[in-house]
Amino acid sequence: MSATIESRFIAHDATCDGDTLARIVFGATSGRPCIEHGVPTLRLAMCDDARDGFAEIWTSAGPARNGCFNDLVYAHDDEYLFCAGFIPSSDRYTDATRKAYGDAFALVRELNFPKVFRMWNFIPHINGANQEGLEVYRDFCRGRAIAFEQDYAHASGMPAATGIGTWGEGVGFYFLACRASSPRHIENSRQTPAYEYPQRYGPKSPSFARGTLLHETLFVSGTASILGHETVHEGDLDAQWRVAIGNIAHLIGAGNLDAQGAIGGYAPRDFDQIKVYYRHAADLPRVTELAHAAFHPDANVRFLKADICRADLLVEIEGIASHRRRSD
Ligand code: 3EB
Repeated sequence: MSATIESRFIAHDATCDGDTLARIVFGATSGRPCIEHGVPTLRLAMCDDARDGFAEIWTSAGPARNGCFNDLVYAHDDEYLFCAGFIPSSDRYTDATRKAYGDAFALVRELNFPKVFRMWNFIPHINGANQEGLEVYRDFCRGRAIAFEQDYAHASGMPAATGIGTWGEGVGFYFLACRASSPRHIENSRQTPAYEYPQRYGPKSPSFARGTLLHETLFVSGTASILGHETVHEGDLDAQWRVAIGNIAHLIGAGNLDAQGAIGGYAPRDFDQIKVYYRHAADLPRVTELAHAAFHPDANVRFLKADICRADLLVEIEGIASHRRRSD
């Protein structure tokens, strides 16, 4: 069974090929996911201007079948499932998040794709306060953690994830799961596992691994300037960038993988399908420079202005490490 699932970035208004499993449009509007021309489509408001938008396309080897389950839309082949969901904006997210994630875990059981290997969550007003004065991100984390505890206990642990701000209304989320493959969740020895963060970061810890290895592909979670469990270099973009890239380099490197019994090892030049989230518009020129210096010239990189799940974080980076097909 090979890792025949891949993503690429295309123009936001480009049409999809026949083998498209799913499409996420990072544009100026957001809403409930739906099936458009046979392809599950999730629109996320991540840009002021639709002209700055792009689409992320997932393709897989087999013919895809699609469907809906409660508020979820999905498509799958024999091995891989894509699913997207939506939680309307509200002043309390715990219960709705628990329900949406509970539905998602029921779906993966029902369709027999029991192993979730990568999740993304786009949360409006992520650093704002809910009805009880709890930060929206922490409210979301509480519902997600309860769903993992109660509805995913059968499975193999928490996968790589991203939890980030969006300008739209409602939480949009999407994830990938597999049937027979055996994903391995990877931690970073420089960082406390997020699911073991101390209580001061919220009533329930964030539910994600730093990375998930699937065949020869390592899906890297949103990674920021956190050492142990502490944000470092508050207010210093360059220093936060160095720590975030350093965290990724360490996570994907042979030493960190070997220590967890995982074979392989990657370098930042093997990183692709990168998203750089930056908090302040004024930082875009600098993050662009930093990214060009850090990544392979052929790497696909997109920059998204967004709030980050800790108010003191200025930048967060995610991507996919795999052995480059080209030898250059
Ligand atoms: C951190 O390391 C930064 O809530 O799914 C990174 C990746 C972060 C995923 C999530 C949050 C999430 O805690 C934030």
